[in-house]
Amino acid sequence: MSRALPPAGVLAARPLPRPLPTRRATLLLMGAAGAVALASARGVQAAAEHRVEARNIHPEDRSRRMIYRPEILRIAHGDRIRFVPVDRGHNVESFPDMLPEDVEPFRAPVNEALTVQFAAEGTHGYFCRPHRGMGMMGVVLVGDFTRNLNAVRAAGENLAPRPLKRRFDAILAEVEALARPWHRAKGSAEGRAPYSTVTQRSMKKLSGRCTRSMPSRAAQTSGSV
Ligand SMILES: [Cu+2]
Repeated sequence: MSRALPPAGVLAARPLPRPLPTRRATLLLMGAAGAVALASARGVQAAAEHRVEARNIHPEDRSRRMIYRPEILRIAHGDRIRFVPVDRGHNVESFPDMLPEDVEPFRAPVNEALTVQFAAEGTHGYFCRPHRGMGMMGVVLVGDFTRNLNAVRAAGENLAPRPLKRRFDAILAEVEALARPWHRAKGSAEGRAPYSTVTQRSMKKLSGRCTRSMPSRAAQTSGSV
């Protein structure tokens, strides 16, 4: 497993945990995994460009309508994403309260592609204006995406209408599952405290069932977004 141990400089730069064993999570991670592996091999953060498609129908699961693909995309700090409306009638714009602190919101006109560079670590939520009511949304996880997870969860609590809330809850459950390895990595050979002590404490709570309020410093600092 010597390949799993990047040079010290990369450890300091908050390495991503190993991919999750679940099939869907692994699929979601595939896009970013190559870039991350490459960056680790070089010992630098090489920026990569990824692609998120806005579609009327999921090509592998035709029961799913009005979706971004992938819905959850994990990337390295500094990477770019090209949001592409494959079908007509879609756009992409950030949820104003689902961004890390001090991050500029982004928005594309309907039927126009947009490239966004993600310079801030954290969870970034976005949606399609015309299909918001059908739950068309997604998230981008950048580096240590747990940083503003409390704020994102809080922002999602009052989402409406119901299809949007349902989609958000499903996405959040997957994001929280992805966050668990951060906690498990603590104290292991390759996981040298990838996030602050405060966040680690809140991640312990995350590992249990979903809690509604998470009073931690992380929540307070990111709650003002
Ligand atoms: Cu749409």
